[in-house]
Amino acid sequence: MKGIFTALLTPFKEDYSINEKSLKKLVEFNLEKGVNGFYVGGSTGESMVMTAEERKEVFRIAKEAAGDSVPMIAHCGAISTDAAIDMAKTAEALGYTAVSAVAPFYYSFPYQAIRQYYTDIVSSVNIPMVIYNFPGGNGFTFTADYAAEIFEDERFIGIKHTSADLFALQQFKQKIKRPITVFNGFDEMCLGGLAMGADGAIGSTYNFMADKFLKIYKEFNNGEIENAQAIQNEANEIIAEMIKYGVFQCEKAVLTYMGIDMGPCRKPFLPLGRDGMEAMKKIAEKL
Ligand code: MN9
Repeated sequence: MKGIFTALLTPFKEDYSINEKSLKKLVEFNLEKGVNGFYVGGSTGESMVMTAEERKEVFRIAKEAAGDSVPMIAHCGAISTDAAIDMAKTAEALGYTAVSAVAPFYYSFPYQAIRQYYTDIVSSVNIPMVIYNFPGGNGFTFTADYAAEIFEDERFIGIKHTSADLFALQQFKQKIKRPITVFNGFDEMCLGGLAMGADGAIGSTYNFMADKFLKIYKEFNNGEIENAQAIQNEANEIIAEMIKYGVFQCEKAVLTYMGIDMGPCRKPFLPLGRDGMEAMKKIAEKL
């Protein structure tokens, strides 16, 4: 696995139920752009404000829409190991390439408990694990030293690194003594992640502008750094606007203006106000 993976948004209807038709459309739209894979049911997919049944429903719909065209990673992370295992088994049965999980949160579990959680999940299925490192989201920092230990087990094949610490990203590559896939997690520093050794990137803004990031990836690999920087700058102008108003709400609004009805984000995400809507309309018109 490498390249640009879209961290799929979950479209909702006005009553906040899953909009299956739009989700399929979104997958198709991204496949047409040429994305290299999907990350399903992560932070971007609002998985933490959905029930386990709904998360499995999203796995099913996304996989049905994508078929076997590209690798697909199912995010099964939860506070409860059993809940994560249940989702991992569903993902395996549906034909997912790999599972992924954020570290269990809320109780400030020690590293040994977190290590056991990952081992329990990966032992419950016959597909490999991509660890989701998101210190800002769950308060646990997956260090390169932890990684070196956990990755002695070959069922662990990658890390999604959603952190601005690109030294840590580089250290994963250096301290794990076999090839693994490291995905950069913050779109606004995608090029930085690639420069520090990332094999690809998983991101939310790829839902509507994967083409830009596919170009960044290509230009970077061709050694055309200035071209890559120019596209990253273009993308960051958009991302900076979105951070101002709420990233997921803005992404949904842009896609809705582009013709895929994404609906609102679930509470407690706030609805996008009038200023945000207007800013997103302008962005959608330029895309
Ligand atoms: O999946 C996303 N991470 C989170 C990756 O939302 C926590 C990113 O794509 C960000 O949404 C994006 C904006 O900060 O980089």
